[in-house]
Amino acid sequence: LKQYPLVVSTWPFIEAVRAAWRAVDAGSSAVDSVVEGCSTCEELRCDGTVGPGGSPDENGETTIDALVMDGVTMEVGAVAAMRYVKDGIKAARLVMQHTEHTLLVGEKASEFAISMGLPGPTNLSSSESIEKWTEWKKSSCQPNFRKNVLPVNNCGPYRPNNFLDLSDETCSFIDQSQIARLPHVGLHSHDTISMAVIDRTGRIAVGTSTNGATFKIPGRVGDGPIAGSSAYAIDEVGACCATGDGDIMMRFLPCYQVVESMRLGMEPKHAAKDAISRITKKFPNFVGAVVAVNKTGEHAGACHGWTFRYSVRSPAMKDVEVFTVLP
Ligand code: SD4
Repeated sequence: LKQYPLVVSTWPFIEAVRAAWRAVDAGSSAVDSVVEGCSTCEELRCDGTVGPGGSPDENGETTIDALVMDGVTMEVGAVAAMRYVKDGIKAARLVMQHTEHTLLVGEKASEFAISMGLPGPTNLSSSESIEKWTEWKKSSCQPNFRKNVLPVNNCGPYRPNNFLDLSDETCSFIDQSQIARLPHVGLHSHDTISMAVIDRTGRIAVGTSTNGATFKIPGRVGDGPIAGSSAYAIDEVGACCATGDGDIMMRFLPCYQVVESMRLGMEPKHAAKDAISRITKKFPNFVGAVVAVNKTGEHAGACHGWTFRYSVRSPAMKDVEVFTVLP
């Protein structure tokens, strides 16, 4: 029984799902509806982790990772660590629709987006992101996402452990507990919108937009712009959306895994669980979640390390409904 058009999104990003639903219900394509939904989240700066003014990096700068994928043509467009341009998902769609490439990064991604008509250069910092970063700088000089390094002068620049002269007086910060990677220190509860849409004709598309991990090392790119990791779609099978610790997830391509498992006959629930358990076998402290959607519109989530919620709008619903998934 077909249950589409359908919109599914990570987290209770209700307004984003409503926007995508309005578009798809009015006859927009899956790709355009996904872009509509994700850009609504960017405009609303969902949870302070999507769009402009969200999660700053170690230098206090906000950057954007975004992806869009057409599950019919298998075209993908993505931008990573994009600076000075607030419209992540629209930039990703421009890459998909107007280039032969898949992924543009950094300032060059921004230049491309602006050359194609998106507004910019724009300062992506907000008073909230500056305040968050200032507090972090003040309260901690922690290695954060670094491992096997020691901070010099109490607080960066970090140097590999074995290069550091521990008799160096300037190095007063050698507490071993501080030098391990602090897991998920930069991961908040709702960091990424990843959305799947099945349109009226049964075409499927997915999209993702995020600022990535808070206080990341500048230059870090998460799973957001990686097809198969944060999202994936193949129209004859279904789609998947993911959120969580992208540094780990991009090693497993959980969304590719989910879609391929469904292709081999697994139900969405089992495909989602299986993709998460492949990660947790190797990384028991992993925090993340996936939502699987098959081509008829059945959906299910799986998560680890947190309680996950995702949002759905289908013809059977009066408004967006939020589903809770326990680890
Ligand atoms: C990242 N996956 O950049 C994103 C963050 C996220 O919920 O989804 N957090 O790693």
